[in-house]
Amino acid sequence: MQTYRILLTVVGLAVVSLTAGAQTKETPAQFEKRVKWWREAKFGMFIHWGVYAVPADSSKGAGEWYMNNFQMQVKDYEKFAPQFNPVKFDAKKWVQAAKNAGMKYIVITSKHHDGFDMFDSKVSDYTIVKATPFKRDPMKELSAECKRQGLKFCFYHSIMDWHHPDYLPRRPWEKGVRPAAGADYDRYVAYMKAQLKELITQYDPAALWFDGEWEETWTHERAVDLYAYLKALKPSLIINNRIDKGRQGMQGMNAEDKFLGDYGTPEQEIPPQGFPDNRLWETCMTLNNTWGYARNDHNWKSSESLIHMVSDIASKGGNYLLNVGPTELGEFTPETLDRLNAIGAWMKVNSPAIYGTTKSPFKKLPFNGRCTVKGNSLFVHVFQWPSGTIALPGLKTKVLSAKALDGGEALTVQARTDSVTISKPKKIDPVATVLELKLAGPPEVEPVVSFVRANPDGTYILSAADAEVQGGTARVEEKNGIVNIGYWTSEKDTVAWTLDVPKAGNYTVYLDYACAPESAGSTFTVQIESALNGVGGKVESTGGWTQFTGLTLDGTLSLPAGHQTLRLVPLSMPNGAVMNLRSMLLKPAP
Ligand code: H79
Repeated sequence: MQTYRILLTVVGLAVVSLTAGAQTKETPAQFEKRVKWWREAKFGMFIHWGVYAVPADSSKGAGEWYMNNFQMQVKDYEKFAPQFNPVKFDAKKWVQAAKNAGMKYIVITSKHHDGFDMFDSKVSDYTIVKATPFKRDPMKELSAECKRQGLKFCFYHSIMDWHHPDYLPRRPWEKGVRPAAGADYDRYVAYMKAQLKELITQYDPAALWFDGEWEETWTHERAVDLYAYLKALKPSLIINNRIDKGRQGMQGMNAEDKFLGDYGTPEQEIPPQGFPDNRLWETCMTLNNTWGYARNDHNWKSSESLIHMVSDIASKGGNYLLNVGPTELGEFTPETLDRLNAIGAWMKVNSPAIYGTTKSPFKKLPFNGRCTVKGNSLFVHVFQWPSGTIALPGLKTKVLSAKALDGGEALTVQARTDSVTISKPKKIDPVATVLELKLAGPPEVEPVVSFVRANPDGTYILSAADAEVQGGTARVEEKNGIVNIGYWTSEKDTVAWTLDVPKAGNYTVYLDYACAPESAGSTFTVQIESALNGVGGKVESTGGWTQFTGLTLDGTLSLPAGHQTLRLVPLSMPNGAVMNLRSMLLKPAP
């Protein structure tokens, strides 16, 4: 036993951190030490600021994409620089606003896709210091101010660059105006490396947030080289996964471990169920529609939904990087400040339930709310108080005490056979009331099976959100507000629901699904585990991965009475994916 344990320790030490990418010779313990502040921070401020704040127009898409959206020539876009004079810029105010909102770090655009440098670069003339009447270096001021106020300071840096003469490919509308002949991408990469060295040596960033990595000129090999270069300059740097080519679209996570990056970067979306392991990820999101300031963008998220997202993301083990787009004068808009203040007021009381926490031990809660964990404390974030007490199903660890974070009122705890209930505090926050439960140890939760019950008309609705997904690829995702089971790229993965069937009966089975033409052709069966009977089907193209269509399966499925597990099992997958499944419907057969 003793020898065995030692052996395991040695093997454990030799493991190369997968999250950190296969190229880094770092033990898991070294990795955890390096990313500790980031893992615990939970909440940061993203800042998109550049000369696009001068036109400040999102009528054709994101404000910071102005040059692209209006298909501008480089020479024409350059005219915004002399008009950019953010005289109201005050680093102290910005950092104070972030800190008051409860944010622990700032990630700001040193350079966006438009190629304009918001820092003092020696290797470019297209900078805020050299090309604008402002002439100051706001990054120097912000870096110093973050040190003073105790926030981590980090850079967003775009690999894609629409301005540099050596960057390739050219935009389609530059043909004839700006020929690619003579451009040298290697020289562009050398320029980018020189700038990144300036950023590291002049401003000491704690993390680098790359973007614009998707064009074909940027390769995995170049990423490996850049990663090594940056880590040699500053070993403690934390670097996002957009340095490499592993990101799978806007869901933001890496496809395989061979790709670099310390953390995944979901953009404008929150993974519906988090992840089974403790990998690092950060959802970045805008306050309105666009990242860069846009005068005509009034689609602001409510403070309530922003606070819910802080809580939701923490409950799934991620960080929240919330964006602000300062104006051309260098100020946060009043709409921005209102929201930061509201979040800050909530954080002042409830931040112990956010900072340093890990994800919820519950798969599902029977009320509208979330949970987070820190040591032996379980935090219950109640968005909407149900009638009576709240119940925590399957919580096995003894609850020693419970209190409301706001005011500290002691609450009544009752242990029942399969759940623990907590009484309602007098003081309720209509946005989210947070309770702290002190437990006898770290929370242990026994998974509670939740049964799908028939509607009054006898139909069963089996939604993606309620599904039990088994396997390594398929998982619940949310796209454009549609929750479905996606990423289903292994025929070994299955999806199941447990039904409460009071009386045996025959049912017609419907699927609401989507499948792109190139992946169509998979076959599957929908079966009842206890009865070994099922109905089959074949996945036809619906036109695309987000075009959902109904499909009626041939035959009927007989459901025996009792608790029945219904499972969708792929039989063949000739074209790389099964389907996106939104829901299934069982209707009593006539
Ligand atoms: O800086 C903000 C945006 O300007 C920038 N990222 C945030 C943080 C951004 N750039 N592009 N987009 C957002 C959307 C672009 C999406 C696509 Fe793609 C690029 C679609 C196809 C190429 C991402 C990469 C999704 C698939 C591959």
